[in-house]
Amino acid sequence: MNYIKLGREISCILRHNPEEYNLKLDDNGFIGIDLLLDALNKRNRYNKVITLDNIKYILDISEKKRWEIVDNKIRAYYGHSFNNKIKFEEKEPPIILYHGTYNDVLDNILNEGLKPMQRQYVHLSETIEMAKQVGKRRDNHPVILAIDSSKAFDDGIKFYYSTNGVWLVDYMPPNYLSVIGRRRVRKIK
Ligand code: HQG
Repeated sequence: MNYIKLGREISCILRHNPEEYNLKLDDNGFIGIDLLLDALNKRNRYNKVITLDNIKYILDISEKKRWEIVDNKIRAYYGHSFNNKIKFEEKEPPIILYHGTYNDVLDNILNEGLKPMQRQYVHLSETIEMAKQVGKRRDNHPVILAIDSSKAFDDGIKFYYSTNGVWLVDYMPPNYLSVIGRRRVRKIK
């Protein structure tokens, strides 16, 4: 059983393209697990019938808990990209949050702030270590930005808590950002 492939397929459905599987998520991003399993099994990509236990097993073994199961429904905790923006609960953030990114986009970010780009929200991390892991997806020596979340919150910026130390915002203006992990010396043009 290829659990990595199955996990990616489920995340893809819950975050990006439920309609490709004829699924409709509710306003909070949930779908009935039975419907999800039916849709997966219709494609028959794993030479076996996928069950709820398979989904629970992926959640158990994954360091990142990417999905939430409530009653008989499941949703992705974060990472959504489709148009209908998922509603999350607003919450007061820790005083500092972090964002790991890559050197090539640093100037843009410092000029125009953190934008959600292809996703519905900007993703922020509770620890520098987490931010490093996020940034390392694209850069071996990622840039770590510290976000003055306490000030941003006081100024009225809304924060939403996702899970496992992931926080979401609609946009983070540049005046709340500072660079704390610039490792690579920039080339002088
Ligand atoms: C950058 C993964 C240019 C931003 C991760 C980031 C995370 C800008 C990229 C979660 C910009 C978007 C999300 C601007 C932001 N100009 N670039 N103004 N503002 N960016 O993947 O935060 O493993 O959509 O810095 O671990 O990297 O999939 O967001 O580099 O938790 O569960 O635009 O996805 O989780 O990239 O990652 P992404 P992210 P999973």
